[in-house]
Amino acid sequence: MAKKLYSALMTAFNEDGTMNDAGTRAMVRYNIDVNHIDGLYIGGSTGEAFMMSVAERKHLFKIAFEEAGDGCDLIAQVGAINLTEAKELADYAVNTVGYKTISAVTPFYYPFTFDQIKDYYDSILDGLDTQLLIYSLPALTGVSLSAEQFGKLFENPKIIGIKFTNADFLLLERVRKAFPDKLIYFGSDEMLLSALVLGVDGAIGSTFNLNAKRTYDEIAAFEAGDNAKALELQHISNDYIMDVIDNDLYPTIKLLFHEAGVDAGICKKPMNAPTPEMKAGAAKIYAKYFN
Ligand code: NGF
Repeated sequence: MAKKLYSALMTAFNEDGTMNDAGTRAMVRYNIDVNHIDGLYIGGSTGEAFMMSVAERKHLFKIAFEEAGDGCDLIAQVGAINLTEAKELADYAVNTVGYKTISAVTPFYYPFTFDQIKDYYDSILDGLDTQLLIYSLPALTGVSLSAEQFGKLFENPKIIGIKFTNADFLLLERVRKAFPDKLIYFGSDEMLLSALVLGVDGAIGSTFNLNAKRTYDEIAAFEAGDNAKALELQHISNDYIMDVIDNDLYPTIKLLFHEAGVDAGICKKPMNAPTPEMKAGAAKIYAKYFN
C-alpha cells in the first residue's frame, strides 16, 4: 500500500481571536490543489484545537469538510479531557458532517490510569459507526503507552491505528512488529526517514503544509531504494524545519502560507502574533526553501 502524507491543517484566526473561515478554507485548497496531499488531519495540535471552544471545533470540522469535498482523505481530531465534549465532537463529526475517520488525543493533564484511558476511547466510539486513530503524543500529553497497552486498545475493532508522534524508535519497532495490520502514521516530521525504515504507513505533520512536494520526493526515493537521495532530502527538510521552529513554529507556517499567496490568518492567543522580525524571518525561509 502506498504511503500516505497528511498535512495537519492549521486553523486561521483573526486578530480578535475569532475564526477566519476564508483563511482556513484557503489552506485546505492549497493542500489539495498545490500539494496534492493525500489527506488532512483536522483539529489537532497544529489546528490549535485545544484552545478552541466545542462550537468552534465543530465549525472547523464543517468548513474543512465542505471545502475539501472528495479532494483528499479527512481525519477529525475529537480528543479532549472533557469526555462529554469529546463524545459530542465525535458524534458531530461522524453523524452530522460525515467524517469516516476520527482521531483522539490521549486524555492529558491528569495522570489517568490505563483502564481510564481505555474507557475514554471505548466511550468515544460507543454507538458510532466510524474508525479511530489513537493520537499518541507523549512529549505534550505526558501519556506514554506501551506496545502491550496499544494492543489492549486495539481490542476495540474500530481502532485502526496510531498517529505516533514520538521519538521512541524501539517502541515504534515493537508496535510495528506486533500489529502489522494496524496503520501507523508518524508525527515527527524531522525524523520521518528513520520511521520509514521501520515501516510506518505514512506521516501526519505541520511542516508538510508547505513542504509536501519535497517530502513526497523523499518517500519516493526511499521506496525506490535510493536511501542517499532520501537522506539528502530529509537533510534539506530538517534545515527548513529547524529554521521554522527557530522563527516560532505555528505562526511561521502561517506566515509561509502568506508568502505562498494564501491569506492564512494568524494564531490564537496565547500563541504569538507575528512581529516584523518573524515576518522577515519567514520571507527568508520561503525564499531559501521554496523558490
Ligand atoms: O506540532 C507538533 C507538536 N507536532 C506536529 C504533528 O505531530 C502534530 C509535527 O508535525 C499534528 O500533526 C497535529 O496534531 O496537528 C511537528 O510540528 C513537526 O514535526 C515539527 O517539530 O508535537
